[in-house]
Amino acid sequence: MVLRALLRLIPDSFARALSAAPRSVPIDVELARDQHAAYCAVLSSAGVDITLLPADEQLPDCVFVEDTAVIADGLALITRPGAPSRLGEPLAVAAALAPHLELARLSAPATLDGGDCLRLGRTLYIGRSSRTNAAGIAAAEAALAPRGFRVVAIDLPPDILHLKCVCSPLGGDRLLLAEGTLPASLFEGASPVWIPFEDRYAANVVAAGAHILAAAEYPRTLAALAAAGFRVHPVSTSEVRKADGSLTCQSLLF
Ligand code: CIR
Repeated sequence: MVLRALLRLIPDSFARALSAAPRSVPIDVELARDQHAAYCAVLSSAGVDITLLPADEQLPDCVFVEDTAVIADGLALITRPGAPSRLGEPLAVAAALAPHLELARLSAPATLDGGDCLRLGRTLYIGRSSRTNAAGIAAAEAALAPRGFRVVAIDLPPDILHLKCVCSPLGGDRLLLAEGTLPASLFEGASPVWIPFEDRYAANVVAAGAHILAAAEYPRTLAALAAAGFRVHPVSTSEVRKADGSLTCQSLLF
């Protein structure tokens, strides 16, 4: 059961956060902060103990803490994010996790974004992406194999930023997966909950026990999750989406 979450406040510089395509509509940073506060409130109401790191104006993408660490069985593997402008982000996250977890660190030339890592049971699926390279995957395997984890690499097509952009774990062997993106056969033994291809952005949800934070803008996905037995909390994602972000990327759960 998840007990704690680490999140980071949004700097004014979030207006200049990375995105693969030029933004047609600017980020409303105040609205982004309101949506982030709502996300924190839902986690709190689900009984999660939240640590909120201060924002860093030098790090426009620092709200996306998921990419800075992979946490499993008492270990936090501190990453080297694949985007050069994000390499400074893990420092404060590592310091905040150190009292709670054993730390291990990636070193160059390895790069790995936590958004590429999806855990189901004792298997960690890692997307080989524009952000996560073979050395990053090998380093994750070296850190986690001694703890009894199997690491399975999944090659991602260039239009998928991170593995969890199109699927996310729901707890146990359950996996939320968007049709027409990745084949379910990649995830051996998983029980998929399917959502339509048109809802693929909403395949990224945060599971905290029976509670699920899901993108508010996708009623079919919200209904599919409720039908699967979850307590669904819609959370607005309009502003993080303008920076290619979604829900899991805003927290580290442990
Ligand atoms: C980036 O391009 O790195 C950020 N603007 C978005 C990162 C989103 N992270 C995630 O989905 N795990």
